[in-house]
Amino acid sequence: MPFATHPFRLRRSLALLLIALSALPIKAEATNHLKSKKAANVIASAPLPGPSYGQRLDAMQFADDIAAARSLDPAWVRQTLALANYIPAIAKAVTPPPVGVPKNWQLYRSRFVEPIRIRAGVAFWQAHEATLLRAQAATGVPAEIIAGVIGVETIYGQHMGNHRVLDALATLAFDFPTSHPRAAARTTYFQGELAQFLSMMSRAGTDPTAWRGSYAGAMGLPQFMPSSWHTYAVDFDGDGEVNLFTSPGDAIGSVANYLKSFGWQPGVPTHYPVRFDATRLDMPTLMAPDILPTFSVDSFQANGAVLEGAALQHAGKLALIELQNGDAPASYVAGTENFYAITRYNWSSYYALAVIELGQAVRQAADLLTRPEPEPQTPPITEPALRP
Ligand SMILES: [Ca+2]
Repeated sequence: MPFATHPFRLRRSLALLLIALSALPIKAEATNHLKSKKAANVIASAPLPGPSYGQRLDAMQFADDIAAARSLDPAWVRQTLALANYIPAIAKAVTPPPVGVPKNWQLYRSRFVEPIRIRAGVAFWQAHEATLLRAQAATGVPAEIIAGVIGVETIYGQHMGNHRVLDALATLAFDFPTSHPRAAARTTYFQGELAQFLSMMSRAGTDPTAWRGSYAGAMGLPQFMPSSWHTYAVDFDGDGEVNLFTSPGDAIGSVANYLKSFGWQPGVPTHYPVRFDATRLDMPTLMAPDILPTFSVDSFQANGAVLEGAALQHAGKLALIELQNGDAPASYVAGTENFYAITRYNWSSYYALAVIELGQAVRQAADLLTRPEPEPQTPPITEPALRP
């Protein structure tokens, strides 16, 4: 249940954890996962923040508007927003890469499905296997998908972000770069997230400046935005509060609940291999719906996307997922409704496949460690009659 009995009681342990965090901010937007570690370092070591939003008439008008809309104390909202600072590095971080630069799945994958993250994942799996399996039983979302999400988002809590959420959300709500092709929509989105964050802080009576997260304002092990926290976070460890920073159990349950809420179908694979029959291939038709599952198995194949094995029995819809590989030929898979559900967490097929493949790698490595030692090979007892 989102916001259980004691929502948002900021514990001292959380404050200590946040102080201890020197991690780089995790990138919440899929396209930004492609940015280099060097770029993330620049963000982490950003210069002193810019002006306070207390000086901005538009921010103060916003404060009055959301106070009225959400029945909050207008003086408190104004005072709180006046504590927010413009962070130039955050505005810069959401500026999209130049148009025409091809994406690169192999490069993207290598940043997430790699030994350090897999090792951290195995440790997480071993520490929380019972909780992962309980979440799987409760929601139908496989344990390895849950583990994959938390691993891609924060390396299992190692990189939860070190920006003040208040600064991040205010910067993106009031100064989203106008050069971005979807600047207006993103501004509306971040204003909604800022309003939700302020509502949460006001009702919980906690210090809004103490909350840390990614440069996009995503928080905790699963990097939930405020609206996701409000709607999908659950108290899965049963201590009476929801805490996605300090409770791996709550993070596990909340990721599973999120994916279930976005249509996860138990027992259905995330994707199938696909190849093409050039004699009837209609790529524009196959690509038109992008990642939205649209095609039945029959219509998929009629347009030249050939399936085999279990994929032929798939009862739902499929999407042709294209993953660019820089200048090399692209990779393709047939994505199911469950592949699409993962993209509701982060709107990127690259992100979804990285989650899937990291989770598989973690589970396989964890299974290898727990598999019982093979019995020592004892030489067969030779029949005396066969001895020379
Ligand atoms: Ca809890």
